[in-house]
Amino acid sequence: MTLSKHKKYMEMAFKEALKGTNRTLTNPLVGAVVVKNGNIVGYGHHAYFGGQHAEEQALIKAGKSSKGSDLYVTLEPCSSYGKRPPCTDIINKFGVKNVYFESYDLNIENNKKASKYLKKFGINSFKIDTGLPSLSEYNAAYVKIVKQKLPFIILKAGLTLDGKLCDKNGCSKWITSQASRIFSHKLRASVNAILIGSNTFNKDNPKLNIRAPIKYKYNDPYKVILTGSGNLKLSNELIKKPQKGRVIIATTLSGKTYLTKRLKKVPDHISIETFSAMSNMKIPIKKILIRLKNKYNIASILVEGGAKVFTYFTKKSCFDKFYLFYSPRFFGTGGKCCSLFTETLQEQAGKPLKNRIIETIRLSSDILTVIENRT
Ligand code: AOF
Ligand code: ZN
Repeated sequence: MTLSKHKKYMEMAFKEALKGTNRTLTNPLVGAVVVKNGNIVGYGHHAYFGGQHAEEQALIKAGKSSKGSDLYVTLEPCSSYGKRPPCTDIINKFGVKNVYFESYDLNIENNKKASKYLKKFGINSFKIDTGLPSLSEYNAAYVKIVKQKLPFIILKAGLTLDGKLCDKNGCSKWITSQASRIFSHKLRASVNAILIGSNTFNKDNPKLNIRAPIKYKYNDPYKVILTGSGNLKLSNELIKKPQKGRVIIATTLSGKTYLTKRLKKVPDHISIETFSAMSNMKIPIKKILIRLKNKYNIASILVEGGAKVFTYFTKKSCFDKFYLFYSPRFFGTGGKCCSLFTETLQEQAGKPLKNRIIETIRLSSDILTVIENRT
């Protein structure tokens, strides 16, 4: 079969894979297509964490037609028992003849093992390269979790061309265009959690919900609020109203005491996570990220500010991508006008770049610049 035919089927499998966006983590996005005599007889994707694997779903759809078929999978099939039985066994049960997969799995339980198992069953398998985006692009959060055991972090800010987050009155709303805001809501729907600092929480009373049409089913992200002191406005929406997507308040022991004393009863939709504070009342960010991953299975986080939080994450080099939505406005300085960062950062003119621009997109009157952290 020619590469272009493989490419056609693998691209379909890839489209299937993307349907699981935000719901599969900490497992990968995977898509599969079953082909028999040149016809697509089954297709499937990994739809949610713990659910059927893409291969199983596609083969069940194909039913008896799977016998003697070609199976296209974006990822090497698993061959070990996890929450699901090994796909290599399922592929055998359905009588598949050839398996084509695009990427090796990084999970050591399965890495480069499928072919050995499939061969035992008399099934041919081929790792092919049809030019799909690499695993680290479309499964970036999965790759980070497997390799570093930490969530994938996206910072996101809407700002002026002179790098200001709010105007002289301290207002940070309505800086960017409607098109940028829709884009941001799509970003929200693609992650497991949205994180903000207490200043943003107190000042903006944000909803942190998704107010844009999203094509795929998604899980409402957790809403994480960082507050060392526990000094949060209790009349704000995220505390007052039950939310789609749980609210997690990450604080110190004294912050929790202060909060609970004022709250009397912690509302059911809120979890309070405590951490020992550093001398400046800050909480070590890595500890928070590890807790969020281990306890809540959070594998991707969108950090929406404000300036102190951006400074903290950037200083610690604790981000993978930075989405900067620039509106062609200038706020200058003075009043309550604030910059993207609150402190001097380490970067200096003339030194090697730490970040790389990986995308620029025109969004109505704005420009979105996506930065990748290379440190
Ligand atoms: C998925 N979906 O479609 C494929 C996966 O605990 P389990 O049984 O769900 O297994 C998770 C592992 O299975 C995952 O880390 C990856 O290595 C492999 N393949 N996983 O969630 C799929 N094909
Ligand atoms: Zn599997």
